[in-house]
Amino acid sequence: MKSAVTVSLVPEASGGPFVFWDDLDFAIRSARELGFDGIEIFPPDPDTLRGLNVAQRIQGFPVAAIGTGAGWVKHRLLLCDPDREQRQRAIEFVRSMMRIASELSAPAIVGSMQGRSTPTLPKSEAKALLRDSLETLNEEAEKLGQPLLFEPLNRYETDQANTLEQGLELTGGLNNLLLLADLFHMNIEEANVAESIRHAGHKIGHVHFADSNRMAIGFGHLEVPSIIQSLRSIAYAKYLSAEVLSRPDAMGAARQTIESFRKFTSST
Ligand code: LER
Ligand code: MN
Repeated sequence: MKSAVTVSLVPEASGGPFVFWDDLDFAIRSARELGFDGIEIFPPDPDTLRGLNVAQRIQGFPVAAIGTGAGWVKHRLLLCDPDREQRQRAIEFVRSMMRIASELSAPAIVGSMQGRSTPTLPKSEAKALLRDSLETLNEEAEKLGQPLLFEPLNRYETDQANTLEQGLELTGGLNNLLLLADLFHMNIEEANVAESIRHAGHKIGHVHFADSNRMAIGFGHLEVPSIIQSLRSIAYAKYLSAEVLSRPDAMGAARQTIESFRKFTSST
């Protein structure tokens, strides 16, 4: 298993679960110095990401994943938008992110952009619209040869998919989609986190490594050893990426994460 840490380049996401903020070079340098295996980037939009010349800045340091949540947080785009043109814009936003991510050998993530039902959009319709968008993006992922990560979120953020099982159901038959297992959301929604991971098996393509209170692992009460054991049992070899609050501060959260990563992955 590999370690990663997050950096947000989206001021509108302020207060959100990201370790480093605003300064990509500082985040890369710190991640390297602390011994992380990669970095997960949350950019404001594809043009800004392209303009950052990440490949040049990163100098061979791996990009673990690229988040697309700014499509919702900043641009109000949703993959289940009942307005055809808005939904198309949402698809194009994710598609462009996927292309740039694939140039960096990284997958893109669909989390917040899955949207949810509203008083005027029934749950079944929201789900059908999302599924339709994901089918289009599945084709893009196939062309790029880089999976797209779909992330179930807790009930306060979505009613599309709250558990890994619901994620599997929603993405069924879309072979280029893998699931993102966010331990914070899972701690709220799953009956048994370790068992759900075992059940989803090889369909898990990324993990958000967060404790029960969305702080760095070790700062909350998540039962980590059984989760690591279950990841081992499915031969999970990808990232455990710290999508956690920057508390007590960025370096404090990053240090706690890498120490926990080493402790739990070497001893369990
Ligand atoms: C995104 O990765 C996520 O976990 C959501 O809760 C949005 O913050
Ligand atoms: Mn997450």
